Amino acid sequence: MKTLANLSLTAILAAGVALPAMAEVQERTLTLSNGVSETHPVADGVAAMRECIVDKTDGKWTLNAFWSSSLGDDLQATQALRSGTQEMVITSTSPLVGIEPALGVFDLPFLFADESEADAVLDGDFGDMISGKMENSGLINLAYWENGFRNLTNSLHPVTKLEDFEGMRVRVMQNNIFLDTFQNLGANAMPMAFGEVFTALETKTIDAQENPYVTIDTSKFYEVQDYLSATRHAYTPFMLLFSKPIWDSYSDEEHAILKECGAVGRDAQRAASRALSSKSLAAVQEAGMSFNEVDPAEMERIREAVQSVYEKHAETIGSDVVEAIRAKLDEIRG
Ligand code: TK8
Repeated sequence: MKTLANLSLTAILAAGVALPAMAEVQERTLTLSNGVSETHPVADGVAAMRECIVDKTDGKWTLNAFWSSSLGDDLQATQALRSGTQEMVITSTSPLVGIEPALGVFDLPFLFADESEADAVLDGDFGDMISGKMENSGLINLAYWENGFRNLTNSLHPVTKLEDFEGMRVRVMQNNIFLDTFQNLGANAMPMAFGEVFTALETKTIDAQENPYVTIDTSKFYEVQDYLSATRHAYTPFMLLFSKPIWDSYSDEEHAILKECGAVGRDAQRAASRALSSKSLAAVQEAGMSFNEVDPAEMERIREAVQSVYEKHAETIGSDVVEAIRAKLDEIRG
């Protein structure tokens, strides 16, 4: 009996040793969703990430991407990740503040001055600290991709001064900091999921929305909006999130592939986003939008009008988080 038991134990051990080696990279189909259209620079990032994944897995993985909120909006898709029914989402951080309040730090108005500051914060220790917090909520952040600097479009009049916001029905993301920012500007801020914005603009349920040039262009907002004003009032990132319950069932080698290819996608996506931005600005004007810069003195008044948002939301975001990003920005700015 004893010998038999020992024998089978040896057999199990042998199998146990052999199994992980064979199973390091399994056949898998990954579902990835996002809210933008297939013409948005996110698609360039997804294509680069897919090529990397196919290469690193010898074609064992298939990456299926779904566009234009077809698998649900940012928040719904993120909840599907948390419950382990979907692998990946590329989402704005802003609608996820109910899941992780610290993400609200990126919604603070006029936080970043330019893309290089955003990259340094997101790809450095501050970005890692925020990513670490996501794990408590069943989410792995593989990388920060670019949504970009946001600008206002509307159907009423050019926005050239603070008073032009008065009473304007502006769609904002489902996020209290954005809500508060636009209320401080005198607008009538209306939270709404991204997938509903085009129709709401078309039916005149709202007058205005704000997004980066590439999104205004690729979502065809120029068809339902007349004025575009360069407000650059916030830089919101995208996160490339992976389901933690699914992640936990993957091997270390598979984790490394996801991390590496998520960063490959990020680099391609940021490059595409930055290359398209000025082209998008020209394209929407060609399509009939009237564009204006805002006078620096008026921008200063707009900045002042929203400053109280920092203090008001510091506690919800986490005072330590707000202080940490301020310190990081001071360090970058020298
Ligand atoms: C797309 C959104 C979009 C965001 C918004 O799902 O909601 O306005 O800027 O890019 O994440």
